[in-house]
Amino acid sequence: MSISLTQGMRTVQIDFPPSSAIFDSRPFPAVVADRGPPLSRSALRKIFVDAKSGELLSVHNPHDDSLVSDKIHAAGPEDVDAAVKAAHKAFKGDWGRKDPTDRAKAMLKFADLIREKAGEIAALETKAMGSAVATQTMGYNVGADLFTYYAGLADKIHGEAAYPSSAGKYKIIQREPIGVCAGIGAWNVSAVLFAWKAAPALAAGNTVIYKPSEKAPLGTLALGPLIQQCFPPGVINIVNGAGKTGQLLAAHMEIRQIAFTGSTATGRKIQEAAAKSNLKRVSLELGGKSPSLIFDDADLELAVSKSMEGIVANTGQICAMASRIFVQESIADNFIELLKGTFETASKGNMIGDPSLADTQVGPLADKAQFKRVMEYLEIGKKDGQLVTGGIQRGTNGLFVEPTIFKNTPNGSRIVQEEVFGPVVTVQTFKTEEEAVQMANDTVFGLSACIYTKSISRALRVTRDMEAGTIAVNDWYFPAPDTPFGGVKQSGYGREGGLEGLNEYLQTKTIQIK
Ligand code: TXE
Repeated sequence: MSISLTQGMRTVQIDFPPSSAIFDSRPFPAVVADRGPPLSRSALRKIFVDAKSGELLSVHNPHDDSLVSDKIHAAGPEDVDAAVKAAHKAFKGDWGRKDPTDRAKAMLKFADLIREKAGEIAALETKAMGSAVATQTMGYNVGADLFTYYAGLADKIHGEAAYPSSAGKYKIIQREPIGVCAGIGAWNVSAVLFAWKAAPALAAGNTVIYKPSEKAPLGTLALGPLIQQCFPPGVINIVNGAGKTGQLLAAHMEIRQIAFTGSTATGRKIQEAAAKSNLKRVSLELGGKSPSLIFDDADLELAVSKSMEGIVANTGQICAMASRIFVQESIADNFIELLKGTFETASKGNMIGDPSLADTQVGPLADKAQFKRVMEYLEIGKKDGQLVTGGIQRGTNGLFVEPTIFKNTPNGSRIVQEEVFGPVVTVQTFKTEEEAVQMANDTVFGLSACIYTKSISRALRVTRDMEAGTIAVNDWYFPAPDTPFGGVKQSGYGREGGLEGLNEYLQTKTIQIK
């Protein structure tokens, strides 16, 4: 399914089951039409359009396996070409040459509209991929904050000038937009992944084509009417589809930049497609296996509660989750006992359950494939290590997994080395600071790390030696709009958020005047 906001180009329509509580039987999302400024059917038709590919995808609710929709259109080559044409026209026309203050105004209006509708749109994410509605509402609010943050930078993109020089030339260094930029997102926090890419791209004066994950396309699609209220046609184009559609974007000759969040395997394919096509710029955020180092001088209660938060939030489906804990030997038994207690208390309470309820914090896993994957890792953990708690499906309805702790897992085990993307953590012990750092760095990933200690000098020493793009001291890492987020090693490259995030969408031009 695709949405285009361009007059000349239409791609897809949404078709939801008539039984849906949110949508009526018309082929368009009534919720947006009913609650937003009144949009006629013909106005909606200008936003949601059929895919020429004729290909349809399905989404099931992982809480009860009910069908959410089996008529989600997937964009094919013709649809992607049309989106690129629309984005190119907008770049060369109105948007690309707009006064930066006007770009900022459009982005600020969009941010406000997202905030207004955050809960409503979040409910669509919950239906599609089971994440708690409270988590996804926060995601849409963070998405809105990213648009606000980057709107503030739109009119602060400055260059440099140099004169006189030895050659007697006046020199100007300009920073300019790149052109049509594409984004491909995963399903875990759709709003943040979309905003991390679209907001800096737009602030810099580029136009955007974005593909949400086929597992959670509905929330991003529901932004369509809001986009139409804020931006000229073609500035933001949403194309829907699975890997095939993503590959079309990665290989497209007219797309100048692509930003991706997803698995390492797919990141490689995107880089390869970019290299084989037009050498478009690539930035990759490929998840991780982030370590948490807990030293014997740490505030143990804090380390336990933050570790728990970082492992179960969004059902463990967060790229920066601290899924490998290393705890100093002298406090290990005590720490593991406390963590086990916290996990079991959470499991017995109301924290985990129906993700559509406002109080629920942890829902089911995203879909059957993710559930199967996590269950396989649980078996690996039981074989290679020692189960402390969890390790099984939770109940018999819905794709729930009990929050799980393994201990005594060898560093070479797949449960320690590979991203599980579920509420599962391994705990290993260390004797010295050097050993802790060495074990923590023994991974192909390097997205994030956490350090728990009361010693500021140890915190500084260890952060210097950690191979990670982001580090939290006495907390688990949660990205903020105003700071760069991204990884080292096979967690990818490029940064999203902060000033560095804006730089991804600018290119430099040097002008010499004699
Ligand atoms: O990811 P994929 P999946 C990890 C996590 C998870 C695993 C698989 O471990 O269990 O990846 O998740 C699009 N060219 N992460 O299958 O396949 C696809 O349509 C272009 C970590 O969802 O990487 C979707 O939009 N695009 C991660 C997006 O890529 C392609 C978050 C992600 O899909 C494509 C999510 C192709 N050839 C999963 N194939 C993180 N960084 O946090 C697929 N896509």
